[in-house]
Amino acid sequence: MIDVDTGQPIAVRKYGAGANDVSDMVYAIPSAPGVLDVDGDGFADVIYIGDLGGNIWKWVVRAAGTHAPSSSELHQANWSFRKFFSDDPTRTAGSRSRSFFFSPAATMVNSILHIGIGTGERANMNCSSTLDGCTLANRYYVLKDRNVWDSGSPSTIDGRATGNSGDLTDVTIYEDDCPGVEPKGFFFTLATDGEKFVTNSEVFNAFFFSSTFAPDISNICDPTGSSLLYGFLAKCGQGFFGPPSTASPIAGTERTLDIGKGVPTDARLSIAPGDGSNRLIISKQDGELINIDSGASAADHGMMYWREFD
Ligand SMILES: [Ca+2]
Repeated sequence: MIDVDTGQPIAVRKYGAGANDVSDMVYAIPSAPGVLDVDGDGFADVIYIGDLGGNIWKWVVRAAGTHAPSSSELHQANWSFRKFFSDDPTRTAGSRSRSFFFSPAATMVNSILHIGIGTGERANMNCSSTLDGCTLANRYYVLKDRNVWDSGSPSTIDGRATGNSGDLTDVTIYEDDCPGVEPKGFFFTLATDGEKFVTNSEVFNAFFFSSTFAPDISNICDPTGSSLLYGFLAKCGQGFFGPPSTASPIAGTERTLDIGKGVPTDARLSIAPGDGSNRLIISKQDGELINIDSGASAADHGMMYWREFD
């Protein structure tokens, strides 16, 4: 964290073996951080950022820090910093899979902070099980943080499924419904070999939106690929698209919308009063613009989107 007036560091957390270094922060961190003002007072409170090893780090910066810290005070002792999430705590350190290349999106549902983030080797779009060893299917994770200020001794969320020693519910099959017991946190797994999340996430009206790219390397001299836009309920992963679900009418029956060939950009929201005037806009590699109705806002969905606090 840098002082904008002086350019001097205010706070630093780094890998190393010294005092106040972080010994297990061994992966590169290419994304921008997700910086949240959770209590809405205009000041940042908590920061989440993913790394290339499937970990998410959390920094609670709400308490008063040390003013003009010396080099030995730069870790800012009042600001809790820890590994918040690991997609698989049993994986050998140094091996790489389910990388986070984008910052997380966040929303409040029923007063619980929901954090959404997808995985994928963005730096190697053609990576798949037959090229460059991307054998592990990518996922989208929704993590519910019930202890935003990290009181007590919080543990790292284990990203494996509850049936596999982890903490999360696998909702992959719950495309048109929510599980009977609302998940404490969940993931769904991508179906296509080499498919990866390649955009930031947008969040609106308690739905997350993000897009994937799946390579077609059948002609390796001229690789192509196609894109899917994913939209789903923050609380359980039920799909946004298709007709309203008969099992769970709060959302639809499909999690994906085919947006054709090429690599998509980040989805952009355009919000206006009236039915049908909230639009989600995505531009494609070939210049085509995708423009879809992102749904009317509904009070029972909770917070519309994070920037309404501004
Ligand atoms: Ca705040």
